[in-house]
Amino acid sequence: MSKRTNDDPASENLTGLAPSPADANRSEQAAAVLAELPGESLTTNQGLLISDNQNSLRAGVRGPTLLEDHILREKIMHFDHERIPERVVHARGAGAHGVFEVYESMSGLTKAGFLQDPSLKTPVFVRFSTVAGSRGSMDTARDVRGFSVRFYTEEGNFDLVGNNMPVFFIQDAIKFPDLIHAVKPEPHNEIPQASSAHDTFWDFISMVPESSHTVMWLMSDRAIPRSFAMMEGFGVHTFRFIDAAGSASFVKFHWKPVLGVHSLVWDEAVKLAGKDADFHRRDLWESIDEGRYPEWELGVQIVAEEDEHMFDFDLLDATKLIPESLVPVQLIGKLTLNRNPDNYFAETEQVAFHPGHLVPGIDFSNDPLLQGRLFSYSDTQLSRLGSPNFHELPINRPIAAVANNQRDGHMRQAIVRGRVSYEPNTLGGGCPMQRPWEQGGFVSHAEPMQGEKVRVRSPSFADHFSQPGLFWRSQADWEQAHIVDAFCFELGKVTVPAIRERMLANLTQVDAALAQRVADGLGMSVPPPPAGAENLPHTDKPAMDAALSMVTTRKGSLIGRKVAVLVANDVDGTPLESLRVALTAAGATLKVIAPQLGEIRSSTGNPLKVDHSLPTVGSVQFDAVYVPGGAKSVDALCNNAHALLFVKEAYKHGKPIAATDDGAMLIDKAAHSNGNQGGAFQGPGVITASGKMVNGDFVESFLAAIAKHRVTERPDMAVIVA
Ligand code: HDD
Repeated sequence: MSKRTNDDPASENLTGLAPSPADANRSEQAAAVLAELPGESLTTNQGLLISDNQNSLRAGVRGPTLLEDHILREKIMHFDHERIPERVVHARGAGAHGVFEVYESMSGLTKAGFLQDPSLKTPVFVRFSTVAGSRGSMDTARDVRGFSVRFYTEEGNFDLVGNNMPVFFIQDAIKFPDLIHAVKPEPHNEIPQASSAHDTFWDFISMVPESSHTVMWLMSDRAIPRSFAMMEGFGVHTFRFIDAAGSASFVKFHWKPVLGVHSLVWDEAVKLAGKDADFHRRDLWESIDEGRYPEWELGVQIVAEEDEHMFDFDLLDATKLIPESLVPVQLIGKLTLNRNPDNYFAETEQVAFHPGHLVPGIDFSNDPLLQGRLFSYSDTQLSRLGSPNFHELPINRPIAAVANNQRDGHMRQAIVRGRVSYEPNTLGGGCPMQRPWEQGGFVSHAEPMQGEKVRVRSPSFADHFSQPGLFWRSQADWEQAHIVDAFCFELGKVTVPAIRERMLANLTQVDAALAQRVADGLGMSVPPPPAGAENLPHTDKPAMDAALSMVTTRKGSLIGRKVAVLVANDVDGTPLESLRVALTAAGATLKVIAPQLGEIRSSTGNPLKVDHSLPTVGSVQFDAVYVPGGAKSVDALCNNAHALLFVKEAYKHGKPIAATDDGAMLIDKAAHSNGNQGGAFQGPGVITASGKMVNGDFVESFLAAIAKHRVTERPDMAVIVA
């Protein structure tokens, strides 16, 4: 690779670093580094070949270990320092590489290079995360999900560091440490892990009514996604697009999942925490590994600068969204995740996102939450990654050339030649030179500014309850029921009655029926509204917004869906194989689950490979269940508590359940094992066929039910004991 010298002011890359391996088509150098590690021979970090990695050096075979053992000391020293501080928030995450392609040139709105040419594939790295839990916490905690996207553009890295909810808890960054201290485990006993269901969180929230909107999202099933590939993403803040002529418009960014927005139910989330704490991370990894690449469309809501004040809320207020019924989302491109990281630590852990990583054509608004973030992100990397040179880590390197006079610091990688490290200079030919806007330089939008230096919240930020009300009214009955249940669970864990009371008082301002239902669940009466509430601005318009409900989401795809088939020896293998063909063709996977691992006898004559044994999995890890016939097989399952529980839980969670021939007996037995509730499992999504073989109608009905995600209403599903 050519390196720049003082004699060569026009050469490209001052840093001497290899290009980032983030490029989907790896550079030769990065590939070489990967190939070297691990190599054929075992060495120390200095390249010394090691002859014995089993025994330390000692004085006599039973004698003391010698301080001289430099090989032992290097190995243990490195191990002792393997951990770095986890992120102060968003510690638990999973990442993947991919590409972004714009559908058509956006030059009318922005000069951002990666949004001009539909034939351009911009490499990306994405990290999904939960906020409150530690690195080892469970994936399915009730929490906001981080949705960070890095675009490695030819004009530098652009990071869209968003969440899966379009609004945030607070309006001003100065409150962020308070919010996070409140939600994290309580400092005296470090309890609870990865949960907002405790006193300090709700104490804070009950005193900060601006959090009401995000709290409604947090109590909804959006906080327990089915998978990363089935959740939306949002830039949250209002940003600006700037075109080549320097004209600005406001923009909100959205990520719309191609598979639609689908969630778990709370009972599943709780059980998954034990059955598979890596549920989301595993799903992402397997989807990419098996070629079912997760996809999202990038959407934008555009508001002309002159329309800034046309709404009942302030565009600069991160606790507000722009209802899609007021400003539709235009879909402008597609993100595809198509490569798993090679190394979790080097990539997913060391990636350092920053909302201030911008490219020309995209700029900030004056949202005070966004402005405060701009300090926090690079600052946190100094303690997390240990050096201002974190941009030199392979995952953080831009594909654009880096050339400046910043030098030295811990762990500097680049070897920059020459004696010039200042500007202006003549000795380096004046390089590196500034570039004006017309030549691709970043120029901040020249927004006219006037005002006094004050610590004041704008009165236009004062309406805290209209949009939470809009969210509530826009939910289907079952979504509202889940929100009520979530409030009852979370506030039910609060030990101080006054906190519960303050929260209920706030909820009266969101919706009277919501407050009453939560009060009923808590065994309390509804308190009077909070003091001064009548003076807050409020609107009931729009009455509702369809995009806020998951009912209207995209449905119909089976990609990524997992179907469990419950079997034992002497199962009817033929219908199972026909179903496998249909499901696989539709992008779903089928897993054979039996009382034990290994192989079982099947009527086809071929042994059937078992994917999981019943004690090691639960229906919560699957989207649907199928029980083939075969008298002995069904009899064995009817006498297996795991199999009965599997079917009961699937019914309780609204999942499609199918059976052929005497497989239906397991469904009946599961229903009857529900004790005094008695009745049969029936209603939508319970599909049985009397014949031994699966016919077209059966397969079609089963696949259609899976594509709908789950049924929300079934007779008696709420009283299933499972
Ligand atoms: Fe933040 C990480 C998203 C407000 C301070 N934030 C972090 C991550 C996401 C967000 C997705 C994880 C990045 C990764 O995967 O590495 N944060 C948001 C959103 C916010 C927001 C959508 C509001 C709209 N954050 C926010 C504020 C502050 C921070 C107001 C501080 C003033 N956030 C941080 C941080 C983190 C972080 C402490 C921890 C690790 C990191 O930055 O790199 O600096």
